[in-house]
Amino acid sequence: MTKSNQNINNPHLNTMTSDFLYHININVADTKNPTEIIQKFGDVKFVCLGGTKNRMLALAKYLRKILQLDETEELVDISEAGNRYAVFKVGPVLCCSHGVGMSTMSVLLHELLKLVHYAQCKDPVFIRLGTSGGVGVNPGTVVVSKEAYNGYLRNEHEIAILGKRVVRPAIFDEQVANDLMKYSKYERDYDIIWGNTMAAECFYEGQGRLDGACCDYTEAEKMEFLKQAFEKGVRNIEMEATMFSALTRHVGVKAADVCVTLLNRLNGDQVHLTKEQKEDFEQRPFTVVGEYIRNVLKQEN
Ligand code: R2B
Ligand code: URA
Repeated sequence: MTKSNQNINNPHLNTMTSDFLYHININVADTKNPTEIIQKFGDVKFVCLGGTKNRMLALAKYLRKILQLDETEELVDISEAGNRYAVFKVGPVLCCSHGVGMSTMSVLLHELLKLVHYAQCKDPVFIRLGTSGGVGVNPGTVVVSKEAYNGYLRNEHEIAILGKRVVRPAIFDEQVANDLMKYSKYERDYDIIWGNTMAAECFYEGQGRLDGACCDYTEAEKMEFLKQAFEKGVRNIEMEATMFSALTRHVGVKAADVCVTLLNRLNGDQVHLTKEQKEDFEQRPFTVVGEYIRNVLKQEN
């Protein structure tokens, strides 16, 4: 029997005998007795999320190596037939691609939260490993998010539900963020900081860029906005943090956001990185999160 209310907050699910997780193409044939799902996914402790399939495949390979798991087996995309998102499983970790922005990520997140619920995973931790624009920090800095701010610079996530404005707090789990910082004390040539993260609905106007297809504000207005964000503790801007923190918190699941900054938005808007720099930058959240997972698992064993 599935335990009610674990990793989930929906009484209607109790009335469903089966549940097809359509976008990740996983069928929970018998929700009251999901033995197959428990067998396949019951050991999952960490759900890692990132924008693209290739990055999540690279993460899966990296984690397999540092966690000393079997590296001979081919990594298969469990959700390939869903044709939307990629999901790889390496030991107790799922590595999933979420696309760009809150609406795409929220579809995946609802289905993954239901998956860990049906699989009876014990206290799973969800972590996004992403890219972002820095605010007043050097490019290449890794930001572990404390609180998320929306495009109005409010520390909340707003969503229209049944024609009504529903507002939820957008705060990441403090303990997980603390542990991520604690285990990041290895030798490195870049900064890892704890900061707030703004999540915009749009890469261009929503992030105050001057280089979109349209722009109805001045450079001075843009700089004033970024200054206000900085004063609220915002150190990076991306496109998922408010929805991600609010939804996970609403269902009682711990979550963290670990993003590398590709540029300092106080100095410009265009992302100019060589392929090598981009690869180096994208590896940084892998290392931070990898060390965290390795240490948490070591302590459990
Ligand atoms: C960061 O990078 C992507 C946009 O380029 C988006 O997913 C995000 O949050
Ligand atoms: N991703 C974003 O959302 N913004 C940036 O500036 C860089 C990456």
